[in-house]
This record gives sequence, C-alpha cells and structure tokens, in this order.
Amino acid sequence: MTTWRKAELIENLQARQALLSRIRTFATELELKRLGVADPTLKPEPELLDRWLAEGRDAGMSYLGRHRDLRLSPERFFPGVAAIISVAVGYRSPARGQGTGPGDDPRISCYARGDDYHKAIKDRLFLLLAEIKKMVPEVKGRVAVDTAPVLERHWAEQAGLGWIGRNRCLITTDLGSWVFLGELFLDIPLPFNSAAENRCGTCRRCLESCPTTALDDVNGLDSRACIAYWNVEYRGEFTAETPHLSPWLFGCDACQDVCPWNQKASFDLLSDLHPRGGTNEMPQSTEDWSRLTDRLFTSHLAATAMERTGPDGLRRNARRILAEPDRDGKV
Ligand code: B12
Repeated sequence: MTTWRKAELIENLQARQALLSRIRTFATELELKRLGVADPTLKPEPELLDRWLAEGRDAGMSYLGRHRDLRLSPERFFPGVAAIISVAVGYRSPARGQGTGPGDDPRISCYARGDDYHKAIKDRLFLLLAEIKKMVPEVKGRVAVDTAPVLERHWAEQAGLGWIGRNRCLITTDLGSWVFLGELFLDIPLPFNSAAENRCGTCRRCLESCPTTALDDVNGLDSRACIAYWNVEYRGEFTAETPHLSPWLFGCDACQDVCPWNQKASFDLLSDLHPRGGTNEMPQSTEDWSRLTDRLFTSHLAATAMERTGPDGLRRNARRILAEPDRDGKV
C-alpha cells in the first residue's frame, strides 16, 4: 500500500488528490458515500452565533454558549487542523406507520426509529481514521458527531454537501434534509470542496408550516418555541411556556415534511438506521405511550435516539399531548 509523509502532502497536490481518492473509496465501503472536505479557515461568523445566544434562542441548552469559542474556532477544537472531512448520512426510510408518517397519532420524528446515529456514524469515522493512519502514519485526527462543540451544518455546507435552508437544516440535493452529519478533523491537508449554493429560492414553506412559528428568516430558529426542544431536550415537568406538542411525541419534522427537496429525496439510508421492527407489544396510541413500561423501553427503544429522553420523558410527553385541547378546544 502506498504511504505518504505529511510534508509530501503539503507540497504535492497530486499526492493530496491520490490520498483523497483512497479515502473516498474506503469511506464508501463504510457506507459513507456523501463526503466532502472543508477548509478550516472558512470559519462560521461569530456575530450570528453571538446574536442567537444573546437573544436567548438556545432556550435551556446552556452548553451551546459555554463552548462558544470552541464552536467558532476549529483550531481550538483540534489544534493543527488542516482539513475537515464532513459526512452526510441518510436516515429516511420508506417504512410507514409506527408513528413516523403524516396522520399518525402520536408522531415520532423519523430520525429516531433506528439505532442511535451517534454510535453508527462515530464507529465508521473511527474506522476511517484508522485507515488513513495506515496511509499516512503521522496523521492525527479527531471525530465529532452531534455532541461535540462543532457547528456541524456550517462545515457540511463548506464541504459542499448541501446548503443551510430556511428551516436551518442542511439540505442535500439527493437526500433532502433527511441526513445526519459527522466530521473528521485532520492535521494533514486535503483538496477542499467548494461551498454549496443555497437552493431554497423564494420558498418559505418551512417557515409557514412550523406549528409554533419557531423559525424566522433573519434570526434562525427560536428553540424556546421549537417542539423538538421541548419533547427531546427539555428536562423536568412542562411549564406555562411549553407550546402545544400534539401530535409530536418525540422530535418534530414539521419544517422538513413540507420541504420540496424532501418530497423527492431518495431512501438511501445507513443500514443501522433502518427502523426497528415494530411488534404488537409496541405502544400505538398516545394513551399506550403514557403507560410505556421501563421493560418495554429497555427491550425495544434503548440505544435509539429516544434514549436521550428515556421512558420518563416519553411518558411525560404523552401525558402532555393527552392534556392538550384538540382543534375543537376539547381536552
Ligand atoms: C442544539 C441542537 C438542536 C436544538 C437547536 C436547533 C438549532 N437550529 O440550532 C434543537 C433541540 C431545537 C434541535 C432540533 C433539531 N435537530 Co438538532 N442539533 C443541535 C446541535 C447539537 C447544535 C446546533 C447549534 O449549534 N445551534 C446553534 C445555532 C446558532 O447554529 P446554526 O443555526 O447552525 O447557525 C450557525 C451557522 O449555521 C451559521 N449560519 C449560517 N447562516 C445563518 C443564518 C442565520 C439566521 C443564523 C442564526 C445562523 C446562520 O451561523 C451560526 C453560527 O455561526 C446540532 C449538532 C451540532 N454539533 O452542530 C444538532 C443538529 C443540528 N440537529 C439535527 C437534527 C436532525 C435536528 C432535528 C431535525 C431533529 C428533529 N426532527 O426533531 C431538529 C431540527 C430543528 C431545526 N429546524 O433546526 C442535525 C441536523 C442535520 C441536518 N440535516 O441539518 C444535527 C446537525 C445533528 C447531527 N449530527 O446530524 N437541535
């Protein structure tokens, strides 16, 4: 197998191209087909994050402000960074029912029905790093998926994978916004991709369809109004500020369901992310969910994205939906 020294990669574009081609081949074997490389000097604009935080749009997620400097500066997150590999991984499944489709009651965001994406993507990025180490023994790298202080959508956009839409999601031309993101920070240079062009045009369907008007064009998303903040991230009993969650038991896809790019998106999803098979035991109605047992949670829903909220959180969400007045004002 050809190996490269770091100095050689810095000096020689052809060596960088050859390495990237090998990286892509191996990544494809790992099902990481959508991969781009971002230039770490093209940092996110501090003003946008600072304004967002100053306006309290982070709701109770204080970690977003606490690690502000790391989020804005890839060198602080990973000293010596010379390239950021960004991957987009599909999760939309053709399977319907099980609370994932329009008309289902209650609804569960379709990102939450397969195995936990954090592990699925991280495992693959660590394997990719190990393979790069075989080709460039000096290389150092750091993997990030979701929980790391990294503005993932920004890097995915810079890596040419898609654009940040009005719904604030990274939208790709083939999978729409039904993608998870992950990154591999490297201290060796690679050929960079160009940032993707924004293709939302004049479409405002996501802004108009958000049931709680949490999205606006100028300021982005207000987490204090976002249903996905309340039914996934918020801890404790709900307050007077909590918006109506119905029909959303976990997460919310309202701003993605209406996106025209998502209507034509293909179902090319990572094998780990296929929805787990439903059984007769699985809760169906909101009443069933309000009585979800810990045993059923452990046997069917542990190690899915729903682990974040846990059985107490899911029961709480279901009780809340049951207590909300329906469209005719009846409880
Ligand atoms: C906190 C968080 C949330 C919060 C806040 C969401 C938000 N919009 O910030 C809550 C709990 C509400 C949430 C909900 C969801 N999330 Co979330 N979330 C995150 C997390 C951990 C951090 C996001 C963050 O830093 N926000 C801070 C704001 C300021 O960042 P920003 O809007 O991207 O803006 C920055 C840049 O984009 C840039 N920018 C460029 N143009 C503009 C324009 C404006 C107006 C602004 C303000 C900024 C901006 O400037 C900003 C700062 O430099 C990321 C993972 C990560 N580490 O990035 C996942 C992540 C964004 N979430 C993800 C998902 C899947 C979701 C949901 C779809 C889940 C669901 N179905 O319920 C929803 C979608 C909600 C939405 N419409 O954004 C995916 C998104 C994948 C994709 N295709 O984009 C991510 C990337 C996780 C992952 N690894 O895949 N999430």
